[in-house]
Amino acid sequence: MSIELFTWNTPNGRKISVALEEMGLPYTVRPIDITKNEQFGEAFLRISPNNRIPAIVDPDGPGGAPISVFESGAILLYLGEKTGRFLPRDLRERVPVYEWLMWQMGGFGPMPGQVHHFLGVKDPVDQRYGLERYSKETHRLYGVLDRRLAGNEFVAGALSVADFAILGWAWRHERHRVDLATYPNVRRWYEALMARPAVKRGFEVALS
Ligand SMILES: N[C@@H](CCC(=O)N[C@@H](CS)C(=O)NCC(=O)O)C(=O)O
Repeated sequence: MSIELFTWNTPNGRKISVALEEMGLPYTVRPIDITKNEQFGEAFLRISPNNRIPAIVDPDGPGGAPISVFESGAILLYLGEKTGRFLPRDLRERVPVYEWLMWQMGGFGPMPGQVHHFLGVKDPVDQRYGLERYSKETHRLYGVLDRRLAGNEFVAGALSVADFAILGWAWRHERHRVDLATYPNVRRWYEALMARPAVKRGFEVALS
């Protein structure tokens, strides 16, 4: 039975469509139009109490019973556990996946997300402080990623759910005004991932 993916066409939504495609799991997209506040609907809040996409319902959860999961990082870990793919079994190999996944969830998402927000502020006086602060932090994070990828093909050993999480946000680099030419290792990683057929499907599937 197919996993239901409650989502919208955003970086956090794309992480999960990419992971599902890479894992070869069948899924059905259930669009939640966040421009129309559908994320506040009662039925959606039952599976995603933070009123944010993405969330999934897996009819074939642990013990064969359905399970819902919200928060994209938790969904990625769940899917990795479920399939045994893109999440190493060995704890020593798994730790870097945890590290880079949490790095994305805590910074490489919230910070460029604030850049997107402040770019939309019309009054330049209101805009200036926030835009400067979050752009600077976003560039710092791209620098961290670039250094990590200098000696590594992927962020955490073999290709993992951490790469999918980061890719969802790197996909929006133009929107948060980052030129990948400044970060050649990120660019190499980004282009290699975007060339993968399953990643392409994950970015092309209609989510809205
Ligand atoms: N930490 C959450 C963040 C999810 C999130 O911010 N989702 C946005 C779209 S990318 C959303 O649903 N926004 C609706 C709102 O702000 O009400 C996750 O990674 O799942």
